[in-house]
Amino acid sequence: MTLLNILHYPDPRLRTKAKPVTKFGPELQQFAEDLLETMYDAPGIGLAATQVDVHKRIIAVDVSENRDSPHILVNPELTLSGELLETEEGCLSVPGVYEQVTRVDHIEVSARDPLGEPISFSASGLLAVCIQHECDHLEGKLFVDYLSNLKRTRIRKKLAKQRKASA
Ligand code: GNR
Ligand code: NI
Repeated sequence: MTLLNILHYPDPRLRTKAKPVTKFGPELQQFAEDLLETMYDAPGIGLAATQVDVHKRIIAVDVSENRDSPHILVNPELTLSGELLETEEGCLSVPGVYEQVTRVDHIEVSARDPLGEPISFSASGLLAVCIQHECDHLEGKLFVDYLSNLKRTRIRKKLAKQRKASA
């Protein structure tokens, strides 16, 4: 098991658009397990490869109470539907910041597993929100991008201060 290093906002590498995975197999499976372990260790309910500086379309998610229902999604494609839902979001790349974000409350997901087998399911509520948040990371987008410029500036200052205090 390997814990991966998580990048923090405003690191420019978080803005990289991830590339589709073309090579499936045991190596990808190993990376996916490291991504999942890093997510559980953090702890978080989701983690995108972008956040650990790997710019391939892979996300890990587990919103279950018992931390025993992981989803590893490779090349995920979402169809959004349903009502808009406002949720307080956080992000392991923006530590200590929680803000309301509006997203749809229902999605259809199609993806592959690390061995290349197709996966499809529908999701709602927190799972749907989390998968949308992770797919944004693969596009180089962060939840703070949905906030006002004023809030984003305050968040950058807060994180810079935290970084100095822990340096
Ligand atoms: O741990 C996380 N919690 C969370 C809460 C509400 C909406 C989205 C998330 S994802 C976040 C982990 C993370 O940064 N994933 O990219
Ligand atoms: Ni995040």
